This record gives sequence, structure tokens and C-alpha cells, in this order.
Amino acid sequence: MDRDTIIAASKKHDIVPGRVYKYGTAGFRMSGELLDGVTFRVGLLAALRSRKHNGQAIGVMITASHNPAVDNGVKIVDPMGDMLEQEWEAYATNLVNAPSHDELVEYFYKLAETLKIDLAAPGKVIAGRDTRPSGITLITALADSLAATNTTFNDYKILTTPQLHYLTRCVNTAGTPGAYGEVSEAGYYNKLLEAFDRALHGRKVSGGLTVDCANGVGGPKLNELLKRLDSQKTGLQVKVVNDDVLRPEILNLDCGADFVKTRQRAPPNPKPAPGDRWCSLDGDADRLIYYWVDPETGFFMLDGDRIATLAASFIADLSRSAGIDHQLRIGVIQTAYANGASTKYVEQHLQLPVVCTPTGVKHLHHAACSFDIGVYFEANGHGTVLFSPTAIQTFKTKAPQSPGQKDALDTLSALADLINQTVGDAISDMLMVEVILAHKGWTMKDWALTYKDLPNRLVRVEVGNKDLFQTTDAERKLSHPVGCQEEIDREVRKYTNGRSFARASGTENACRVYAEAATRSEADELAKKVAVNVREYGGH
Ligand code: G16
Repeated sequence: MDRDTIIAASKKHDIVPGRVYKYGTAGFRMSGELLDGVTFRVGLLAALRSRKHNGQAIGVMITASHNPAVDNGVKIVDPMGDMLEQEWEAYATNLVNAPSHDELVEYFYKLAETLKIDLAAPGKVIAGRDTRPSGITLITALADSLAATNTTFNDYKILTTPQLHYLTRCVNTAGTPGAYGEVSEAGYYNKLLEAFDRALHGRKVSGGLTVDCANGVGGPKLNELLKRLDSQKTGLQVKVVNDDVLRPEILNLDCGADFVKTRQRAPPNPKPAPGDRWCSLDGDADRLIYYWVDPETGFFMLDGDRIATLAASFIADLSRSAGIDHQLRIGVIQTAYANGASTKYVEQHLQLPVVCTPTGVKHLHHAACSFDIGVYFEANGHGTVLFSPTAIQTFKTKAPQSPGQKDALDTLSALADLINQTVGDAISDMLMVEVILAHKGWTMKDWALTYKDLPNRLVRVEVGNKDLFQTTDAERKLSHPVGCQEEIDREVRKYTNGRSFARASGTENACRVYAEAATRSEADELAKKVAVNVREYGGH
């Protein structure tokens, strides 16, 4: 590689001048039209990152997940399939904002020198994209930067985000004792289904399940999995809806996990029949929300908090049955969006520790690693359960003293294979939920009865400048604009069990306001008042 080659390639993929780009909650995310130069430059960083890791493969995912169809995004996946190390997010931001091609290359070489990266060494990048049409052009920009830096590039084309994370880990662990799985999409399905069967341990799922795929990449990928599923043996009968990826404009439109969670209602089309079990994935299949429409009480949602509490209680029970509960530390990681009732349930009923982190699975993932078993979920349905090497070793080596202990150890071992260890994965999480419900013999209603959510409301507020909003205390309080938090506190004090906070979104050009209170109307009212306040301080 040389400067001139990189400059020549960069000239074909300019950034839009005058804009400031930031590596946000999930990488760079904005209108797909603005991302050509950004993606080229992300390719340069991925080329550096791979060489920093002795040529291990780095993943690049092109997706805007839950955002509208016109948006797109690009983010980097580290060799073990987790999110890009935080320090490097700043390098990504600097690289993408370099004002000219010369300064870009200058910064690229400076980074290589500072980080002691041997540019002559081999580098490798793999990529995937969701079904957005703009992804095709963006992959070309990525390919050009990897060619200009002599980096081996493998384009896996259309994938869910969690599949790309899975493949990145598989590529880098292939042929080692820690091999994560077969390096192919088929390998992903086979791993999940084999573990699903093992985790069920002869039990059967009861009741059909309709899966709303947000008209995104989750549709075709779930269909691929279902082709391989033995629905007779496992009892899992899935009906896939909203899986039209041929009309890109309907992606996430009035359907999908984000719609269901923020509107707190089922997709209008097709309409769930009363009593049927439903769940929704988001646009890149990393979020999952369950729900049903009760013939008497109406819509009932089981969100990320519910999935976390279900998983934590099941795993804690299994650890007790296996006689390893004193050996392994189990913890639950949430964000400020977690319903107060769920936090109370975990701490008081399950007697497990809860850690609160800022929004973004990268923060939760990191915190989960400090436990032997870390259950992390955002209320929006994005999350997973991480098992430490010690935990996995314990499941395999502990000598069972009874058939019950053996069953518990085998189930824990199977769960560690079923649950995606790299990132939140809606398809893998869905199979996990089905396993747990089958083991417990629970209906959705039984699951819902574990605790009562505090009524809550999440609102999106358009402001003049979202960057004015700075937070502290794991995003539970605003430090800026000065005075705004005091106004929020004043409103909150007026409500029984009131809680509210505001923060700038890292994936959309807006602020988010969350409020909960003792009754539905109070939660709505509190959210509305705080939103007005945020709008005023945000210079609208
Ligand atoms: C991304 C992140 C999530 C985060 C969500 C919303 O999700 O991966 O961790 O909760 O954005 O973030 P914000 O409130 O900052 O906009 P996804 O599913 O869009 O990739």
C-alpha cells in the first residue's frame, strides 16, 4: 500500500463536506446517501485494526437496524465478535472527519505509527449488510479501501448483524481449541438448532409462534433456519410474517420490535388473533420483543426486561439444581430504560445483583463480562447471556450426583451454545425463550405474572441541537443543558413512583425521553411534560 493509491481511491468516495460525523451508539448512522465516504474511511480503520491484531479478521456490518429504510450505518466488529474497542471509536471519528484526502492519509499513517502497526503485514476484513439497497454501494466503497490497503476482503453479502458477529468469531477461532463454530451461514443455523434440540432435552414447545420480521433481513434468515428445524420433534411451529424484503421502503414500517416497543401495541398488519403468541424482530434481527393480545385485557408486551428476568431466573434455578450456585456469580445488566419493577424483581426476588450502564449493547456486554454468567438486555429487546470460560468449564467437568443434576448441567451447557456469545441475537434469543417456557411449562401469561411493570412511556423529541444534552450517572441524569435536570426533577416529584430521564440518541437525530409512574395516565403526562422541557432546552 502507498499514499498515492489510498488518495486516488479516496477521491472516488468523498465525505459530504461541512458535516460532523461521530461513531455513535452503534457506529456511524445516518441517511444512506451520506455514507459512501464514511464507509470508505471505516474500511481504512478496519485495515489498521486487523493488522493491530496480527492479521485476525475484523468485521464490518452495514446496517441501520431499526432506523427508517433511507438510513444506513456502518460499524466495526472486533476479532472475538464483540463491538469495536472504545478507544478506537475516537480514531474512527477522527479518520472519518479528516477534511481532505491528504489529511486523511496523513492521519492514517500517523495512527499506524503511534499504534505501532506494521502496514506491510497482512490484514483481513469480512463484511455483511442488511437488505437496504444503499448497502450495495457502500460495500463497493468498503471494497475499494480494502483493495487500496492490500487487505484481504471477504464479502458475506446479506446477513443479520448477529450472523456477522458470529462469523467474525468463527473465522478467528477456526482450528483452535476455542473454535466457535463452522465458518458459514449454514454453520450458524446448524449450531443453533443442534443446541436448541439439546437444551429442550426431550421437552416440546407448546403453542404456535408468529414472528414479525420487520420486513428486514431477519425474514429470509429465519426462513433458512426453519427449513432445517424439526418442528415435529421440537414442537416449535413458526409462522413468519412481515418478511417482504423486495419492497425496501416498507422496512421497519408499522412493524418490527422498535414499533411494538415504542408504540406499545401489536403491528396493525397482519393483526394478531386474540391469544396467539407473537414476537417481533427489528430490521437487522438483533432485537426481540414478545407479546400477545389478551381477549379480555388487550395487548401485553414482554420486552427485553422480561426476557432478562426469565433467563436470569431459569439460569439461577439450573445452577442451584446443578449444585454450582456457590461457584458461579450470576449478574443482570440493565440500562436506565429498564422498568423499575424489573430491577426490583431481580434484586429482591431473584436475589441477584443488577448493574446499570449507559445505553448501547457495547456497554452492557463489557459489564456482563465481569460475571461468570452475565445476563444483559436493554428494554428494547437487545441483549444476550454471556458465559465465562470458567462457567462453561464447570458445566462440562462437574460430576453430577443425581439425574437431576446431570439434566441441569447438560441444559446449561446447551444454553451456552444456543445463546449467541458475541452479541444480542433475536433468532438465538427467541429459541432461548422457547426452551425456557418449554422447561417451565409456562404460557405467556405465566411469564407475564412474574411481576407487574410500572406504566411507562418512551418519546422521541426533535430538538435543534441534540449535542447540548450531556448525561451523567449511567445516563440517568443530565449535566447539560444547565437547569434542564432540575426541571425534570421538579416534574418527577409530583408523581407517585415517578422516574424520568432524557438523553440524546446515538442512532437518530433526536432526544429520547423516558418516564414511568404509578398509573398509565401519569406516565404519559410525565413524559409529555419532560418532552416539552427538553424541546425548550434543545433550542427548537
Ligand atoms: C442500537 C444499539 C442499542 C441501542 C439502540 C438505540 O440498536 O445497538 O444498544 O439501544 O441503538 O440507541 P439510541 O437510543 O442511542 O438511539 P440497533 O438495534 O438500532 O442497532
